[in-house]
Amino acid sequence: MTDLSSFPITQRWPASYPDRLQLYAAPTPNGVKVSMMLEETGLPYEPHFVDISNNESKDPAFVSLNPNGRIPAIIDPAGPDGQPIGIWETGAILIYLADKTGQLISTTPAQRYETLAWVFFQVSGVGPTFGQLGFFLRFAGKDYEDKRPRQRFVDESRRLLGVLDHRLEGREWIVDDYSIADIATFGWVNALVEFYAAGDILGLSSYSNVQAWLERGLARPAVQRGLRIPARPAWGRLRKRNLWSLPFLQHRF
Ligand SMILES: N[C@@H](CCC(=O)N[C@@H](CS)C(=O)NCC(=O)O)C(=O)O
Repeated sequence: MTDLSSFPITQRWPASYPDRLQLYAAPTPNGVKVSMMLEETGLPYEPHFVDISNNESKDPAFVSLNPNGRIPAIIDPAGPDGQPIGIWETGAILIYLADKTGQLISTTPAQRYETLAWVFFQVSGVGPTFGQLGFFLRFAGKDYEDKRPRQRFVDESRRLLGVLDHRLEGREWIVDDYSIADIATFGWVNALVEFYAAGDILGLSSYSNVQAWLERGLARPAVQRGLRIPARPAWGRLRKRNLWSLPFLQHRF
């Protein structure tokens, strides 16, 4: 059995199956990238729910794995040279898992770098911009009198959707076959609708290629499962409350 005791996070979130890949996350737009990826690859893994509404990602045990104090992060007990490895930042995790399994990224160099470009487009542009948009539309930022910051993120979100829509013209997926570029981006585009109700303000229906792509993605069983992993404990109880009153939906994306 693999010994993960050199990772302090395993004291706080113990591994029942230390031979499996350990996922520390929550079902947020960044968290689900990794659970969707793991579900696609079929790698055995053990998910641990990290309650970001209670600042658990700032817990020293979590920060020992991810110095940035944000979910998700993983430990692969069977890393390079058979040694356990911890990885954080979704771009790095997706690339690692794609390389490890030989899935969801092309081995052809030109296509591989094209895929990486779209992954970086997501982590550097789409994620931060949509996250800020959510803050100004749904959370504390919606009460700000000065609407210029909000407009800035509306405009930039529209621009990014336009780039994606143009790319998807005549294509099923962002780069030829379904890849980590799609996985990286689904959770965030889905959040525009599901969490931020931003469809109208962004004119989402006019990005028809993005809409069709999102529907294709949501039809994948691995995406459907991944969107709910790690399960929130007591999710049944939470559903009975007004979702927007929950602290984890206030500003944490
Ligand atoms: N660039 C990071 C972003 C991770 C991130 O922002 N995660 C959010 C959840 S979607 C989080 O942990 N928020 C908790 C907090 O800000 O305290 C990545 O791609 O992994």
